[in-house]
Amino acid sequence: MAKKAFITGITGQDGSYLTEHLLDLGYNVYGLVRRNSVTEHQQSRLENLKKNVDLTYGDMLDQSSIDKILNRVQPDEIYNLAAQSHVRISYDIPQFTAQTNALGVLNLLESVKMHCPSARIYQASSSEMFGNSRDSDGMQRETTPMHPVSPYGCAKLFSYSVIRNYRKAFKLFASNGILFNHESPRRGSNFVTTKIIKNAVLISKGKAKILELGNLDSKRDWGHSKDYVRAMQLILSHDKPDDFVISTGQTNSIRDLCKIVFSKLNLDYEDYVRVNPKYVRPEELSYLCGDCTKSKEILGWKPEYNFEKLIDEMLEFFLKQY
Ligand code: NAP
Ligand code: G4F
Repeated sequence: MAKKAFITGITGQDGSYLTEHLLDLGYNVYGLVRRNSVTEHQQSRLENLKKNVDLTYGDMLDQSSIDKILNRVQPDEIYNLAAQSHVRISYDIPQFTAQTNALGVLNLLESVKMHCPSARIYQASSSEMFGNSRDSDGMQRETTPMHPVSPYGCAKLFSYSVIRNYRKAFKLFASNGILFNHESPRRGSNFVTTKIIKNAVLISKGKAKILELGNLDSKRDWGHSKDYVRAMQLILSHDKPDDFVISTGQTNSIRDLCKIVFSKLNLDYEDYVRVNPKYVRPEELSYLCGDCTKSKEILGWKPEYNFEKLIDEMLEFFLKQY
């Protein structure tokens, strides 16, 4: 019989790629969708998939909606991707961020305990939980201490911890994927990769003049969402619940990204990029570089995309669009 997967955050970047991946593997896919006044726009990433998935209105902040769905669907696997996922915006809406990203996960766990205790749960944990902590070799791994530096990171640390707590206390099959930054043509336009690539293309076409950014010196370990959703399914297919880092092990600065993208368009980024303090964060996470040895050895996962291939795919997408 086909496995049933329930995805929260199904309308997001990862939700849409994960849906495609699970449908390809023969799963029946169910999703939770928030009410939005412009339905068509909100579900645009699912446009070609909608006919194959069962979507239900709900919200991580509305326990009754989660209860009803889990009781009806009785999923084998639950992927909790729903979150207010923008780090800087978590300073603007810290309480909503904490409620959704932290308490929402507790709501989900309580519902699972009540309605489908044998379901396997994947929690979308984040490298933002490490804050500015790293090991002596400069990398972050499963054992690296976590000292988050944003309301987003603090809320994600709560959910990471409560997943581990319920795994032990109530024997739930609950796992954390500690994912480093991952991007794609479906990435929201206010994350730095899309912002740079989209605006560089607009500048190259004479449709924009400058690009305003925040901190150019922070470094990120960027992978592709398609690779990372494969890891999510492998994490829940493992024989026991556990926590896994998913990363590329390659790190680059925002400045590097600007340099590469603009030069691919035969432009010099220094002529167009300006720093606007509006985009600088109250506290910055300055360096991420993940060691995913555990995932490679235990799950047999490895990324197919590198930094260059990721940039090329995103550039090609925006060049076609404009
Ligand atoms: P995304 O594109 O921003 O998608 C977030 C999803 O969560 C959207 O479907 C959004 O619905 C939904 N959502 C937000 N608040 C909700 C609420 N209160 N109730 C129900 N749904 C809600 O994020 P993503 O890049 O796909 O990331 C997926 C998950 O992985 C997130 O939890 C994120 O924090 C985590 N993560 C991401 C990365 C990364 O680099 N992408 C790295 C580590 C961890 P709407 O469409 O209605 O807004
Ligand atoms: O693209 P970003 O907004 O991603 P950030 O903050 O690293 O968070 C993403 O990755 C996390 C995993 O590590 C996820 F958990 C989280 O959900 C999200 O997907 O910013 C990347 C870097 C930061 O250092 C930021 O200060 O880019 C810098 N930056 C510089 N100028 C900018 C800008 N970021 C944004 N969004 N916009 C700018 O104008």
